[in-house]
Amino acid sequence: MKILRVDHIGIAINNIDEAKQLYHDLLGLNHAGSETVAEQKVTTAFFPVGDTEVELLESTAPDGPVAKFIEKKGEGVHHIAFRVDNVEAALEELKAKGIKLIDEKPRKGAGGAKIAFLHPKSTHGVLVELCERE
Ligand code: CMX
Repeated sequence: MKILRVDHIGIAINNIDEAKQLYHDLLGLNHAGSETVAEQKVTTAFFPVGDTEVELLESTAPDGPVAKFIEKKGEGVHHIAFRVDNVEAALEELKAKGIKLIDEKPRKGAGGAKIAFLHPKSTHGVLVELCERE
């Protein structure tokens, strides 16, 4: 398996429109687009930075995972996503090496990416996403 880059850093936010004031108006980043991933009860907004991106995450429902994360820990860094060339192969390899997986198979993330999460218990408390894009 080869990690190609940090694809994005996901940040849990109460209100994306308010957070845009920081990321766009103050930091001067370009808002490249937003997308709701209904299945994961989250709306995303992407801000490219060099060859990676900041992904703001706002829950679409009070019982969504991002809402629950904010309830427990407050707003802040939610996950780090590593771009890999082949998510299925990476999951297989990491599982064989004893890493606990949240997703045994990839699911669909924002922008049509294939994504899968590793269990934070195996990654020193950080939610790690593997991400493959065309
Ligand atoms: N950081 C650290 N730990 C986290 C975490 C986070 N962001 N999210 C969950 N955990 C922990 C939980 O506390 C739990 O720990 P325990 O087992 O000790 O209780 C464990 O990880 C499993 O969490 P869970 O909520 O019980 O498990 P689920 O399978 O229901 O959901 C997950 C896991 C990560 C998929 C879900 O919590 C989540 O965050 N979903 C949203 C995914 C997302 O951000 N999608 C955005 C679009 C995708 C894209 O980036 O393109």
